[in-house]
Amino acid sequence: MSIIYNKKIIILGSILCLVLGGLFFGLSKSSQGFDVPDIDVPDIGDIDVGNIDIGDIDIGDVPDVDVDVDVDFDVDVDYGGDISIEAIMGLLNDYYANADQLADMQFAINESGVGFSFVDINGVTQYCVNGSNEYAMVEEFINRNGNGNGNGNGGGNGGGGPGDPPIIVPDIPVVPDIIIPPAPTVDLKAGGADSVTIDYNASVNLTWTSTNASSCIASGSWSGNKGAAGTQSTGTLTSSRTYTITCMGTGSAVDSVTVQVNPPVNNPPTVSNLQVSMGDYCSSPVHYLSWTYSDPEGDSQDRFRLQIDNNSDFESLEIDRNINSSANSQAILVMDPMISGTIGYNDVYYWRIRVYDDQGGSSNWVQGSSFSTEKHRYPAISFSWSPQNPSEGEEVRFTDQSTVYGGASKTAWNWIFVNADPPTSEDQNPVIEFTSQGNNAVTLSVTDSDNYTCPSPVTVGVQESLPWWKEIIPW
Ligand SMILES: [Ca+2]
Ligand SMILES: [Ca+2]
Ligand SMILES: [Ca+2]
Repeated sequence: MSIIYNKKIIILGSILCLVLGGLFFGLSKSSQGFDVPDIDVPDIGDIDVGNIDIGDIDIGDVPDVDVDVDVDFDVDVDYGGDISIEAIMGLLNDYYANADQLADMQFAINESGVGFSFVDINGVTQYCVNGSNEYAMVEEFINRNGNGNGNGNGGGNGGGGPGDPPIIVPDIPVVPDIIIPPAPTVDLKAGGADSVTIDYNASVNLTWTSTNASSCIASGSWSGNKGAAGTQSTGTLTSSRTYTITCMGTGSAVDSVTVQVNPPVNNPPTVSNLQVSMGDYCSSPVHYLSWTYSDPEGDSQDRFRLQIDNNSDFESLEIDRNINSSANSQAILVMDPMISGTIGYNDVYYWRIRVYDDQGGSSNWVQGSSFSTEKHRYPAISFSWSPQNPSEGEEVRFTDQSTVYGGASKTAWNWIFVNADPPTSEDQNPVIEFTSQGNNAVTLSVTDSDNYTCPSPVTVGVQESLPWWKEIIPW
């Protein structure tokens, strides 16, 4: 039978069967009585498994630990990529290949694509290994391997060299130390402290630092993504706030800080520019008191307190007004006789004012200039005339009925007649004629001996002129 071996097949067969044969040899030689020649096991060279660094293992103070290591791995033997046989380590342990393993080897041989499915031993085509003829197989292959390369295609491939390529066991990758990063930390402070109280409408800087964190997120009274460290102002605050920050790394860390805000500080209002003016004693005897209110915060005037006393010590008040109002002036009525809430004639009055804002703040008392009331009431003007409904051109008699007060006497009269003859008079009780019909104004001013003068305008209706009568002597 002609059997064509090529180098690849020889190599395959050599390795496969040397492995198997080497393992089987010790057993089969003696048990089966074969004379087994020396077996030349190829040098597979150093096996570099690289560095395996698993770092320090601190298992603390514990009882003895019995560690079983069960290593199970496959080794690919690759001959230039042409043929690949997966050696099954179980084969080495068992010394014998079971049927599945043989099938795997056969399959690998078949898959090599070289058409070599069987090993020819002693002229009989056999399976590579099948029980009783392991030795024959091994011998055959050793024989063939011994001169196989030279005999076969080794020379043809140029250079030849050793029949068996080295078995290359790949480096076992270095297992780096397993470093578990520590958990992150974060510290958030306000104004450099873990708690802070600030004034109303003030602000404070939030500062955070972290370790082992890649990013942070704000929550609570602020929001948004933050860096692993930073500073940010709260902006002006009018109420307390709580700021929280969560920083992420291997796990997360949270810190919060509360910023307390004091109640607003209220600055009191001020009152100034106190002024007094006298009203018209003829129509209504009053004195006007006024002031200017102002407040640092712009608070409005909530109320005021006005005190008037004819004694400078303000201990026997004539007026004490406590009024919820933003008004900035008051009219003080002068009466004779005085009643409650008024002041009297012929006296000197002292006054002071205090204002309050709507935040509970108040000014100090501020005193205005004192003022004097007139000696007595002004003249009360009154007059009559006759006839009551005069005609144009008819004589009309006006009679002064005015009243003066305080013991004063009337000292002057000033009449003004519209559409009349005469148009004016300084008599107390003048007689005039109206020169046109209709409503004609008459004004009397009376001055008393204290030189107080009040006018009083009146309208007098004037009729058409009377018909002219001529007395006829009866006949
Ligand atoms: Ca903190
Ligand atoms: Ca205020
Ligand atoms: Ca008094």
